[in-house]
Parts: sequence; structure tokens; C-alpha cells
Amino acid sequence: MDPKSVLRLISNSSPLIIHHWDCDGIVSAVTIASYIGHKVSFESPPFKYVIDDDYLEVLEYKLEDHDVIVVVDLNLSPKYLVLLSYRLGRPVVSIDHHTTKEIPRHPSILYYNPARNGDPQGIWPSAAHVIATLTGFYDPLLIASSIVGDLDSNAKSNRVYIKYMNEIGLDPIADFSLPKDCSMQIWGAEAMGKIDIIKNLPSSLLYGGLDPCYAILNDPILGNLRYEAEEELKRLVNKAEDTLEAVGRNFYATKLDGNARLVSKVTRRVSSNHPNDIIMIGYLARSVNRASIYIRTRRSDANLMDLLKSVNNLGYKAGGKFQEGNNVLAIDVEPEKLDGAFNDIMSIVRKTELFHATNA
Ligand SMILES: [Mn+2]
Repeated sequence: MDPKSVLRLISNSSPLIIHHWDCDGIVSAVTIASYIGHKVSFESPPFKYVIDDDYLEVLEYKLEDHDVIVVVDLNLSPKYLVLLSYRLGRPVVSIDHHTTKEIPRHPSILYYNPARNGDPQGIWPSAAHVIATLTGFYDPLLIASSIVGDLDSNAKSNRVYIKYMNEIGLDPIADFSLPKDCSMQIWGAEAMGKIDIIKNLPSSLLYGGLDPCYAILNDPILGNLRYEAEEELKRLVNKAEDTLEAVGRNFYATKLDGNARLVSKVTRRVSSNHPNDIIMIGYLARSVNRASIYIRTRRSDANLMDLLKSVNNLGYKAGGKFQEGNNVLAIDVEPEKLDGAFNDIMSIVRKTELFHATNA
């Protein structure tokens, strides 16, 4: 999709912005809203990539004064984008940076995703950066935070992150803790399942003052949630390390459960403790009754793309990001199907060659 058509449509609209519930999603929502500048509302689905009738009803109510639906950083499948447009009677603009084979082709959907075919060089490290590039209007520290939210310490070697830090005279390495803390404050609310706090963040950041990161860092509610989430994270990482089992060559897996939504972070921590291996963690988040399986590795010769295809061929809904040093595959399942899915994936792994041959 031509970026000019996207800009033309959104700059003359009063959109309902539906954003991902993570740091990048929130920053994406704020960034596009600050460009449009008026008559914007925000919405974030309750931690799932499914648009059901209940949620359509919520949206319908919120849509009254809005003529366009803008979806940001939310890897919704094309059928849901079409459903949104069809059932709610509005055009849908989706701006994303997730790798996907499913491109919506429908006259009422404008889809803009420069990273859809993969992003091996990491030039689209966050959806907020996609939007900042599109509009030319952004808060550099917020965009840097959105990148750290997605890449964590791998951001330090990402040239896009470095560019934003340099732009405001910050040192990408020495001042890393600033965007890191900003993204962790948002992560706390996400981890503890507080969707209402997340939904309110974009408007408080948009209208709240000159320095959005400062506001995030000094918010006592976000601070408390982050503390709780970090304590639970430590506990789960230790438990994962104690229970990892070898499944295939350089492939280790375990299953855990906990109160918070922490599987992504747990998998990232465990994976960085085991840089030569692929780590798989099946997880049940009791607070929101959601289950998922994350597979992650820092190895660049690991072929998670083929694993993604095999998993999808079994009927699971898997998505992933395949970037230098940041290979991750995520599968959402019904809680009661977690064990079955975990075992299915283990048997694929046992039959598959997961590493590309290297010319050693
Ligand atoms: Mn996101």
C-alpha cells in the first residue's frame, strides 16, 4: 500500500485507534494521534487477537463519532480486519511491523506494513517507528522506548534506535536505562493484565504534558505494577531454569503457570541465558485465563520460519518475528489445549532440522 494514500486518509479523519496492548502499541497510538491532532479515541482489545461479537459491541458503542478505524501494531488476521470494516461500516487502516504471509486484500482495508516479508536488518524495529517515518512527527524518546520494548537490550545495536537516541543528544548505551525504564513501566501494566490502565495511557500521554516518558516514569500506579510484575518474573525465570528439558539438538522446553502475563519476558530471559539454544515455554496466565507457547532463540542460523509453517499446518495460530538476534515464534491456544499443543510442537521439533547448514 502506498504510504501517501494512508497519510491522506488518516490526516482527514477522526479515527478510533485500536492499538496493541504493549509499549510499542501504546507509543504507536500516541504517535499517530499526535499527528492527526483532533477527535481521536483509543481502544485496546483485552489481550487477545480475536474479534468476537462481544468486542464488536464495545467498538460499535465507541465508534459513534469516528469515521475510520485505525489499527496499530496489532497483528490481526485479515479476516478480522475485514470483519471490523464490514460489521462496523468503517474503512480500516492497519499499520504494522510484524512478519506475516496473510496480507488483507479488500477494498475497505488499507494495509501498510513495510516489514511484512521479514526484516532481517532490523530497519523496522517497532510499529511506532513505521508511523514516525510515515508522518515525520514524533517524540524521539517515546519511539526509542517502543524499540526497547520490542528488542530489549538488543536495541543497543539497532541503528534505528541509535538514530532516535542521537537525535535528542542521548547516548544509546550509557542512557539506555531511560527508554528501558519507560518501556518497563508500561510493561508492568501489561504483565499484570490491567487493560483499563493500558487503554487510558495513550490519551493521558497525548494530553498530559511535554515529556511523556517523564510522566510514565513518575506514575506511581505503573511503578507498583512494574514492581509486582518483576518479582513474579524472577520467580518464573528460576522455575523455568529448574525445569528445562532437552527435546532435540540445542532445543529445550518447559511448561509453567503463573498469575501474570509474563511468558514473553520469561522466554526472553531464559533464551539470553542460553544463547546457543532454542527455548520453548508453554505458559498459562491464570489472571486472564490465557495460554500460549513461546519459542525463542538468539541464534541466527535457526530456522524458526519453517517451524512456524509446520505449526500453522497443524491448525494452530502462530505468529513470529525473525530478525537478527531476535527470533521468536508465539502460539496462542485455548487453556485446555495447552498440553496438546505443547506435545504436538515437541513432536514436530523432534522430526525437524532446525538449523541452517553453515559454511564452517
Ligand atoms: Mn506490539
